[in-house]
Amino acid sequence: MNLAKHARYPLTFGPTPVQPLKRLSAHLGGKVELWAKRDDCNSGLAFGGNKIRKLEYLVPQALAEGCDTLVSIGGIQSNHTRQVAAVAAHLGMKCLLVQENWVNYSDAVYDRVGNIEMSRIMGAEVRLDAAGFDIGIRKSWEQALEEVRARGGKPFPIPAGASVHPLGGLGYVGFAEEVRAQEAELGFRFDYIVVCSVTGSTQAGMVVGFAADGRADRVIGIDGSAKPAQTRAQILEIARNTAQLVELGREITEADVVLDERFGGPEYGLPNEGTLEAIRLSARLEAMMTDPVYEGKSMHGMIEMVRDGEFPAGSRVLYAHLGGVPAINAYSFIFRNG
Ligand code: 5PA
Repeated sequence: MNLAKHARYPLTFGPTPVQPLKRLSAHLGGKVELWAKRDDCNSGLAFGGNKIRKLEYLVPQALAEGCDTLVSIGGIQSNHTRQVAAVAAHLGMKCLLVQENWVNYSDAVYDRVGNIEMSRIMGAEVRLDAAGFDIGIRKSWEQALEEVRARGGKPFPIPAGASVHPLGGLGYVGFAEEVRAQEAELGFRFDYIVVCSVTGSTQAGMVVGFAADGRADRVIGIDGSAKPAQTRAQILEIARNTAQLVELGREITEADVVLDERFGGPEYGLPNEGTLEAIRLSARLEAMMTDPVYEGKSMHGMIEMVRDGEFPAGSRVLYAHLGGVPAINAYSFIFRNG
């Protein structure tokens, strides 16, 4: 496998910490050892998160092409668009964001606090659009690109979650390489890696990265889209493309992509009772904050799988914390009593 042949523009602090979740592991019976890799703390750029790791591999292309405006898309409380705004500010570029109405939720300040607030403060041009949740390519985004061109600018297109960009999967191949180096120091290997999936390139990169040591299907994707067929197809497509880019040396197959569909409901962006219990549990036992859209859902999935004995006793499970906490501000009504 050859990831190093792809240019990387450093935007992160370096390798993210891996830490044991001792109190959560003990609370759940102590038979499974839970750990977390803290990609939520990966960068000083507006709180960081998984998109910063992906964008490290897109920025060299944006710079080489002489682009002056990053153009991207997401929901109103998108973490991705906030990270694109942060990278644009960091590089001295302009930023145009289309923020669609992906979530059927309307806390009084939903469109003013958290991610969107930070994007505005960082100087991004934020455009609200009434369209609902869809991880595919959208007309509004293509129009935004056209508009930048019409103004005489040079847009750099970044699709939702940076996922279907040809280089979108490389960042999380790097995550797997980082984990392998950390495992060598720790003196053991993780048996499972738990990750939240929506637009797919995070899991796709991990599948390719861990395929290199036979663990592709040990990456347990927890669907957060509540439209898992589209997410699964996108993970597979991105993983296949990424495998070629890094010369993995074998095809990625459907069996390599494990996506658990049980925890994404009731719909994208809305928590269920289990999501909320998981958020409170990891906050109260570990002070590890998670959000109701993504990480609370993967935390719920991991907790339920431990409770149901789905991980064999003695397993070591690595929870990939991908960020997303700024969105909790937009859900203040749900958490008004903690
Ligand atoms: C997101 C994505 P993928 O989209 O790569 O599958 O990652 C899922 C994910 N955790 C997991 C957090 C905190 C995330 O922000 N967020 C999107 C966004 O617009 O913020 C791309 C959907």
